[in-house]
Amino acid sequence: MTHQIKDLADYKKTYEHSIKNPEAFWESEAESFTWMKKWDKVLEWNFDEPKIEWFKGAKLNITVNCLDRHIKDRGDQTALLWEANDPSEPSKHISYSELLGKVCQCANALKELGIGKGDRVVFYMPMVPELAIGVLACARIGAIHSVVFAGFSAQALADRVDDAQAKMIICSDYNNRGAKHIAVKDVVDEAMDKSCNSVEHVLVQKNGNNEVNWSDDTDVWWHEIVDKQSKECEPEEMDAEDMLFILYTSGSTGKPKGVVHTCGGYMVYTCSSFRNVFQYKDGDVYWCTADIGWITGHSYIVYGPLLAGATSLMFEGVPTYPDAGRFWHICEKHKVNQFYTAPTAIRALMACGNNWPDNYDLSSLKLLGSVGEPINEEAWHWYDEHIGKKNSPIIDTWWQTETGGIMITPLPGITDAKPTFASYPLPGIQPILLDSDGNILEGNNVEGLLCVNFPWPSILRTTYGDHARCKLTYFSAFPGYYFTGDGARRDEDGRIRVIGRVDDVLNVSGHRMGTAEVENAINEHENVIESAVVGYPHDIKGQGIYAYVIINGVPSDDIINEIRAVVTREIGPIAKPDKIQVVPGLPKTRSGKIMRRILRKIASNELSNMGDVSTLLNPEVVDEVIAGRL
Ligand code: 6R9
Repeated sequence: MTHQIKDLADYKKTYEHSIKNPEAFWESEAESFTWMKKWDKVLEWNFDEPKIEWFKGAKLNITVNCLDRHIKDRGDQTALLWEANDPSEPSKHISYSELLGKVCQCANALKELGIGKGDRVVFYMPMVPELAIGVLACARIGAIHSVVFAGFSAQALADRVDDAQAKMIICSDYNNRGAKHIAVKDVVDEAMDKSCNSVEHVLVQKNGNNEVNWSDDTDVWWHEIVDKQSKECEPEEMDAEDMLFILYTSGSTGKPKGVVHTCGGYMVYTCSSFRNVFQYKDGDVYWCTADIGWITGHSYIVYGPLLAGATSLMFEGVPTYPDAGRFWHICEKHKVNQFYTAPTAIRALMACGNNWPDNYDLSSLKLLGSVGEPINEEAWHWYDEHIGKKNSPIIDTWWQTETGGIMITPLPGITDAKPTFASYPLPGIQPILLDSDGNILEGNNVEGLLCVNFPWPSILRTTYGDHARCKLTYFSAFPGYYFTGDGARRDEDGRIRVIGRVDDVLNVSGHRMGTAEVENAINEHENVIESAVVGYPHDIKGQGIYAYVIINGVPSDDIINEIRAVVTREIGPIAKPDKIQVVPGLPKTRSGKIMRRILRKIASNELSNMGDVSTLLNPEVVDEVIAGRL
């Protein structure tokens, strides 16, 4: 197993070694995994192209490390502990041995359906065990998985399938989310009707009792083809730098991009970070509430925990069903030791009152994690007092889809935890702050742009099908550094606090969204001439979406509702604007660029300090926009 940091002295020593001698450090972290062939070289890199290769020449299969490797010592231990949406439905305990068998069965079925090494498979599923099984089955045979969050629309799904040129979609027939019973397969059918010409088969997991439309040409039931397969499947030999998965995420430009992670480095980093950050000990029950449709679910529900031989809890439902005590009920029921969730969930549950957590025995909890967006002070203290009873350290983990794993975080019981601070970098991570001219801000008590100046094993390698975009987005703003897109502050003791995005990316309930992406969707409405989208502070979601639209014709409630429907159709309900203001014009610079800075201030009700608007092309519009503020 990778090294598990014991105490503060160990952290300091390990960190220093990892920075002075990164190759020796990562080589020793990689040693304990099962490799079919060891590497010729630990690291080769440049951030110019960029080209980053870890464990060059090594051969492996990540599922051997997630599963086969554990059979001898913990074959009967629960690997996945699944809790259904409906609390009366029994939980499922899938042991490491059982999981290996199921993954192999699915892998064999994929092969029978013509899937092989390098083929892309898109998942569009709720949080059922088959999602984790299917993802691992792809990795078993060297197929590249791309999980699309099941809340995205048919259009968004089709866009991702087309970009990845996926050969197969794996979905469920229904999604049970709270009281809702959503026909997932219908969304896939709609996507297939739009485009998805690369798709040969749709593999459908049965999760409901109602009928679904069926196309004999493409559709195959999971239970009909998977269950009859052999429980053994030889793992495909993968190069350390072969692609493991693509995960689409939003940036500041219109189209989501496919972030690519590769097998070897991602494996080493997710295991190492999981063991250090969560201080997982044998017998613990670990629960991350994220959806596998996001990077957090990939790295810290599936890969990290399984690589570390942990028991990982997977929950199908939502925090407030059947009531606002559900999370705490699950913690009590399964004696959860490590609990990892998002600030938006904490704020929503905080708003439901203290009785809910007070009703349950939460004494098994040893640490509380937070991820996805900055956690505000009030939520931090509520989490600390009412969930952790001031007895469980809070780890505020900062990282990104692109980083593959947690980068900056307090270590529970090892480094101190200061509210709202992600604090210190993990071993091997070298964060720096730059000013807008690219000068490094040395010392403490400084604020700037968060960059990283040396590669770590799970850094993204490219954006699928468009390497130039990867270079432009992450490696061009400040040549020689990886640019995160976040602004951050370093306090007097060197702790880092991540403040938020400095680009046109919104973070709504922990979901990343490009303003351009939402604008493109709004502009699909026939009456919309132009639109501008900004974020504004929102009590529960962190950020809400405020859209300014110029409309052709007479504004009406119908048009506003239709615009919301268009966004839901194009992206999904998570991108629906909270506020839509019809405006006569948008403030623009003389070169025609929308001045979002002004629109953000108006949306946030910061009207006292609008700055100089006299240089605008149309300064008169500012007062009109203010007058119509929602
Ligand atoms: C893991 C994940 C990444 C963006 C990131 C930043 C924000 C995530 C945070 C945080 C402050 C934290 N973010 N964790 N901001 N404190 N602890 O969320 O990945 O969906 O790619 O989002 O989320 O702005 O740049 P992803």
